[in-house]
Amino acid sequence: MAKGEIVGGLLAPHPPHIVYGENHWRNEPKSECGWEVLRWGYERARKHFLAKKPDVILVHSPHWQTVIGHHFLGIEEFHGLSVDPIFPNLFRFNYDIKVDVELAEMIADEGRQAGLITKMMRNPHFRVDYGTIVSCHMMNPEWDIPIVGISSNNSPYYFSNEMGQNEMIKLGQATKRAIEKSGRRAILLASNTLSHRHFTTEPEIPEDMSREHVYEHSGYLWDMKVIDLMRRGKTRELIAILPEFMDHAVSEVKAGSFAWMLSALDFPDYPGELYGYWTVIGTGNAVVGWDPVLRERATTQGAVGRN
Ligand code: 2X7
Ligand code: FE2
Repeated sequence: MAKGEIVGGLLAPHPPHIVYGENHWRNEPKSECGWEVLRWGYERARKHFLAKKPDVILVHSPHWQTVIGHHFLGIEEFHGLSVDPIFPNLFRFNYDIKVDVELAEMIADEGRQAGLITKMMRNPHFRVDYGTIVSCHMMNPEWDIPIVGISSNNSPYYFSNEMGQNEMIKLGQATKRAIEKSGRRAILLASNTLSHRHFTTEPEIPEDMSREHVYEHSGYLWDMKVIDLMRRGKTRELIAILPEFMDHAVSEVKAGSFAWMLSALDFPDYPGELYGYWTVIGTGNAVVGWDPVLRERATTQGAVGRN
């Protein structure tokens, strides 16, 4: 069997609003439009990365929180209706998900050997969270590639940002080793919003884009700082300031998805391609892809270079 590889990694945010804006038949609420910059960004990212013919898409989601250990979807298929608890008016999604259980078990084993607590989710009635679904749907609306769904362990919330991030770095390395042993061609999705202060009232028409804007300048400045590091391939510097970003901009990267992915990619020193940045209810969201084949050539949109 050929050695498996990670053929791409993406920062793939999951506000349910973007699926609502898509008007896909799987989602019950219907919109007129909305959040196009992110939706068009996903469209370009998906064209690029699906052309690599991945066998599996892995996703780490902040909205599947587990208190003890890192959990993995662990049966071949999950069906159901996923309803966003805060935005049931925007997201009631009929899902039908195929899971690569063999790879999920391999990652759980590798994690355990590295000292992490891991567990398979074998409940067929388990309701898959909207973070997992939105990121996967926006990357592959056909749902014709199996996924590995990974929970986000709660340690950064009850212990410390640094301790939680170190766990995710271990989990990323375990993920990489398992993919290599499995022979799979894998794409990784870090399902994270950047700055996360947000509005608390909704316009009468949720997709009224005249009401959508950055919530606060300081959060925006943080987003620009971390995006600049992504676009310059400075992911080791980036990982070092993420704990501060978590506190100052209440960033959702606290859930660890982004650290997990950067670690699995071995902290790329080549630029991430920015496919789009925009706000959703004031939060900062960026679609950014790392393609190990493109490396330097990924910088097509003005990143400053690798100094
Ligand atoms: O889960 C989310 C999010 N992370 C950002 C914005 C809006 C809604 O849901
Ligand atoms: Fe979220």
